[in-house]
Amino acid sequence: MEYEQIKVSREGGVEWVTLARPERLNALTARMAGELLDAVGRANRDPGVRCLVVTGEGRAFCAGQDLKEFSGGVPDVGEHLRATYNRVIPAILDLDMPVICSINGVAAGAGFSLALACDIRIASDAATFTQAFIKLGLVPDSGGTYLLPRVIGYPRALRMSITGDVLDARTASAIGAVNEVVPAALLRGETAELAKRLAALPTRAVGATKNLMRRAMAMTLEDALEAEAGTQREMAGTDDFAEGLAAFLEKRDPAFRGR
Ligand code: T3D
Repeated sequence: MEYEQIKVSREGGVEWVTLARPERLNALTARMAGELLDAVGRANRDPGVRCLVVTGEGRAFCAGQDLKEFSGGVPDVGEHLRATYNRVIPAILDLDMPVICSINGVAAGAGFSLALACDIRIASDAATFTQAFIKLGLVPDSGGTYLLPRVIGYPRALRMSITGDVLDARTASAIGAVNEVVPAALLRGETAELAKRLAALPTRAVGATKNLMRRAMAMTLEDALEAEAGTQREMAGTDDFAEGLAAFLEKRDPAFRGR
C-alpha cells in the first residue's frame, strides 16, 4: 500500500510511524486509518521490527477525526467507526512489541484515544490533551471509554470526558495520562533513546507480558495465575530465555534477538 497520509521509517529495530497531515493538525481520515492499520500489520509481520513509535508531524500529534471530511454530509458514524478506528485501536493494543506514542502536540478526541492505545506515552511539554468529543455532542470513541478510565481512573476519566477540559502536559503526567514529559526540543531524541532500549529487550516476552496483563484485567486471580504458568512455559522455550539465563550465569549483559 502506498502511504499518502502517514510516513514510515526504520531506525535499527525501531519503526517510526508519523501522522503526516500537519496542515490539519494530523486529523484522522478513513484513508489515514487504513494506512495506519496497514503499517501496524506490516510491523507485526516483520521480525526485524522490535519497537513501534507513533508520532505526528508539525505542531500537533492528532486532532481526532477530520471534521472537514464530514462537511458534505455526515456518514453513518457507527459504520465509519467500525470500518476505521475500531480496527486500528485493537491492532495497536495487540502488537507483540512495545509501542511508544511520542506526543509532540495536541492530542484530541480519537487522537487522544490513539495515544492511549500505545504502551508508553512520552510527551513534549507543549502537548495538550482533550476528550474533545463532548464539545461536538458526541461520546468518547476509538476506545476512549475503555482505555482512559484504565489509565487515569474512572473519576478523572469521566470528568475529562464530560467537560472536554484541556490538560497541559504537566497535568497529564501528574495524573498518569502520560509516562513522562520532556522539553519539546528533546522529544525526538528521548523517544529514540527509549525506543532503542525497548527494541533490545526480549521482544516475545514483552509481547506476552502485554497480552497477559491486558487479559488479566478481566480475569480472576486463579485464571491469571494459570495464564501466567502457560505463557511462562512457552517463554522458557525461547532463545532469549536461554540467552538471558546464560548471560546471568556468565555474569555478562544478555544480547536478546527477539526470538
Ligand atoms: O465517525 C467518526 O469518525 C466520528 C468520530 C469522531 C472521533 C473524534 O475524534 S471527534 C473529535 C474531533 N476533534 C475535535 O473536535 C478537535 C477539533 N479541533 C480543535 O478543537 C482545535 O483545532 C484543537 C484544540 C485541536 C487545536 O486548536 P488550535 O487553536 O491549536 O488550532 P486551530 O486553529 O483550531 O486548528 C488549526 C487548523 O487545523 C485549522 O485549519 P484552518 O481552519 O486554519 O484551515 C483547523 O480547522 C484544523 N483542524 C483542527 N482540528 C481539526 C481540523 N480540521 C479538521 N478536523 C479536525 N479535527
